[in-house]
Amino acid sequence: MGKAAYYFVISILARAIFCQESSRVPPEGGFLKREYSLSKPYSGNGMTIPFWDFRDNAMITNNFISLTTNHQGQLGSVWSKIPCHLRDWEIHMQFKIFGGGRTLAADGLAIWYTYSRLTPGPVFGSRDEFEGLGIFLDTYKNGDQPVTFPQISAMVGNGSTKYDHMSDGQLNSIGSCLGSFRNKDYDTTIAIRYVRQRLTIKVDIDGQDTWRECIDVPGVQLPTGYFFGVSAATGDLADNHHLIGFKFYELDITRTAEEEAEDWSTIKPGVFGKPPIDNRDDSGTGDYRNTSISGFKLFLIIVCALLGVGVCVVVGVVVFQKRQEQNRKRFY
Ligand code: MAN
Ligand code: CA
Repeated sequence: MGKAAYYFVISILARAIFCQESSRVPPEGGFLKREYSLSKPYSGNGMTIPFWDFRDNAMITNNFISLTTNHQGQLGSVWSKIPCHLRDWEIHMQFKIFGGGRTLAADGLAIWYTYSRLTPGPVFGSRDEFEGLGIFLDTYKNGDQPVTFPQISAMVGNGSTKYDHMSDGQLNSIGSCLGSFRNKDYDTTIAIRYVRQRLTIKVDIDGQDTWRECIDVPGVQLPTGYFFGVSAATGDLADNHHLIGFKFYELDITRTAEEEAEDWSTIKPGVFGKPPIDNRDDSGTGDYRNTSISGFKLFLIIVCALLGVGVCVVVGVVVFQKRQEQNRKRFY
């Protein structure tokens, strides 16, 4: 069987066994909100996008929004115009990051949910000391970690903490994972889910149409009323950063009347409870630790599960027969 066919069969099996959601379908209970979404065609006239602003090197075309081209020293961003007053949501963002450099490319793309908007700066083209959430698709390792980039990481800023560009956000990261998403000829998508203050980031970057988990952090405090944005930058090294689609889903979450009445517009952004969860495999393979199940691992799990069931059945039968025998002996 060819490698592609093998992966296809494994991915269908995995989806059936683990009840995995396809990355192409909307999240369960999700309502697409036009005012926070971006999809083709982005604009009627090429000059404006309904509900969104863009600036610097960002450019709209029929099939993508280019945040930077493969040139040095660029930055570009798009920002939603309307603040978001919804408490639970999920975003599916399709992107394409590519360029001539096989591994030497920079700097990456950031997805924002922040108090301020449209302010260019040094963090993937956007301002530092941001207030809110930043998710970074970092293609260039500025630090000296013993791993192979690209890296996906997240940070919650309080308005005064700086993003440490020279160590790729390690100091204030609330979670990260490695995954190769550059130069793919299939769709690459990231899902950002925020429900009951739990932030879950998943990616579909292997062309298998399934999500795999990257970051999962509870206790993430984000107020309502912030703006969504996507920005990208190049430095001495460059890359094309294309935004293809940004689908925003409002999630229908049941709450008590009390919870419903809480004012979420005034809370300060921060993270409580758990220490950062690190999904990185520091052996330098650029792969995930634990969170992804490779085809071979999945095969082993299925074999082990079947063996386990078999052993239980055999032990059960033996024990049953022994008991029957003892009962019979007691009679005679
Ligand atoms: C330069 C600087 C860095 C950037 C790299 C890669 O060294 O602009 O900030 O990360 O180029 O582009
Ligand atoms: Ca970096």
